[in-house]
Amino acid sequence: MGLFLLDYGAGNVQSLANSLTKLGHSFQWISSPTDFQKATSLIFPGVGAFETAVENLTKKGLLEPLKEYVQSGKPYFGICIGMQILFQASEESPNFHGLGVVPTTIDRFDDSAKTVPHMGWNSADLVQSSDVEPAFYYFVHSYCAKYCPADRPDAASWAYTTTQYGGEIFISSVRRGNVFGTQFHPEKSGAAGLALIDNWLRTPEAERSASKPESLCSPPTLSLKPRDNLSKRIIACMDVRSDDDGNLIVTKGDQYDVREKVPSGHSMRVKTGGAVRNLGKPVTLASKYYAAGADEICLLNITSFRHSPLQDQPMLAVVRAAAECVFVPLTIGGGIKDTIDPDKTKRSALEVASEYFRAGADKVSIGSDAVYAAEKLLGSGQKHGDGTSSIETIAHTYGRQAVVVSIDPRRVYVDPTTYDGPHQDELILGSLDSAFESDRGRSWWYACTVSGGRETRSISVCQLARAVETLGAGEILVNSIDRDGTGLGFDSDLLRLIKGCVKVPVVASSGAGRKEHFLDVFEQTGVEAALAAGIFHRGEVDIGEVKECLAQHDIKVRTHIA
Ligand code: 1PR
Repeated sequence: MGLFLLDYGAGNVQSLANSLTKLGHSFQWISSPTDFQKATSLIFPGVGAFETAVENLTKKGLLEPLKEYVQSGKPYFGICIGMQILFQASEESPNFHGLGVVPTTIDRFDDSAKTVPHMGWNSADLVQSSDVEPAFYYFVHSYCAKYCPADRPDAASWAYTTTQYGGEIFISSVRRGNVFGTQFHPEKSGAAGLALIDNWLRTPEAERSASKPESLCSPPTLSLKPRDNLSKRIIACMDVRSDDDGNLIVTKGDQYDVREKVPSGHSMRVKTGGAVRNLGKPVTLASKYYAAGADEICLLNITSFRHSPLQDQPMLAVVRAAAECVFVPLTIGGGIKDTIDPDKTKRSALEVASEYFRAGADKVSIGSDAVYAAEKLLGSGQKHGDGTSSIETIAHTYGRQAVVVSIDPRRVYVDPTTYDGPHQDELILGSLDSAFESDRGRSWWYACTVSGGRETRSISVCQLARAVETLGAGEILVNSIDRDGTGLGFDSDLLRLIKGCVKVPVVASSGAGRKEHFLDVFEQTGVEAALAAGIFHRGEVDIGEVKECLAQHDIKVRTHIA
């Protein structure tokens, strides 16, 4: 008897498990249909695609018992897909039915004028008491239950909170009788999310069970204050690799060169080739940045191109340990590709990603493999992929919001008067009075690279961005080899270019040297998030200072972190 968690084998359920452990709640997993009878509280942390959830639950014989459990009146808490499954169906997977408890459908966000998925921290406004200061939670979804009290009053009467995103108001949580469901991820929403889970669990089970009909929700208030509070995200990134003694450390490069500079012979010149720069331990830093208010944490295994068998993958242990102390989204990159273990076992990119999700990652970031997949798509002349790439297989199983593509572009300088190559429409003409010496009067396009910048390909950043969006990437992380570690500021030309060709969220990376650089990048490019490494590792700027600077300039940020 007690609290049970439902896991249908796809998605990051580890985050919720870690949150419960941190809060001191013990739990068991539903492993067979009969476990539902033992449960006196049930949490279903559904991550991924609606279809995958329904299909897997059906295959495991858990869908009907889940429905019976919800109807039995015992306390139920569904998160994300765990909330959506309460509805009749989803536009995401028209051939699959939900439990039909809430009488309406889940529909796609209108992406004609906004980025989809809706990804990041937004507020959940209580329907019944709009004067309560709303809390910020982490959302990541492309489909939602639209809040339409006039057209769908029955469904609207389930709304406990609503959230606005780009002109659309949707139901961000439902509550009635024994049923509670959140579209957002409380297990990834820092202290506010942990408090919400804890409050639900500490409320006596009798109070969370189905109550009498007269105590169900009253009709919703129609006077909603329209406010879209989606915040710009600040991401702390750790480039992880082994030092020369084999210890996993956080390092930081200058234009991707992570070795200390050493004197060159008898001259005063320096060259690289010293020890790998050591800026700290990955889990210690991750935990520090979480406490400092980072909206997301990113861990990149930067030498995965060499050899990255899944067996004995040390990054898995790092992810597990980081996920135990970080309750905001965790992205893991490096080595997400088909691999072969030392015992010759083949591991698909999907299997590799699954291991990271099980360890506690919320998103995986794909670098080199995304370039190869985009090249294949472009070479095929087809409009869609063949379903076999890492992006497609992982997005199909875990949802596209779990797939980040990390681009490592490098500028290729050309003479615009003679350049007749294929990337004319992406040429940037640097102005003569640019603040950057490297830009003055020069022209360039951005080429993609693989293997951590070691190999430059002929595919451009826009070709890559469009192709990976088609294949199913949910977010694009845009590094810049030219700006990495320079502290000169983000490459706004590059970011504007990519923002202009995709609908998915774009994360700016590389070059942050001052807090004002974050302001510049948000104001000049419209990116959804900005990532930095060096300035945070060296303690030059604190995440709180960055957010304060942004807030002073009316850029929405999540400031209440405790
Ligand atoms: O190709 O799928 O195995 O992924 C490899 C991943 O490792 C890619 O995401 C790639 O960007 C990353 N990577 C590979 N080599 C390096 C390197 O530095 N030698 N790091 C590397 C990429 C870029 C950012 C960095 C920002 C911010 N580093 O992660 O943190 O540039 O730095 P700054 O704020 O100090 O300027 P695959």
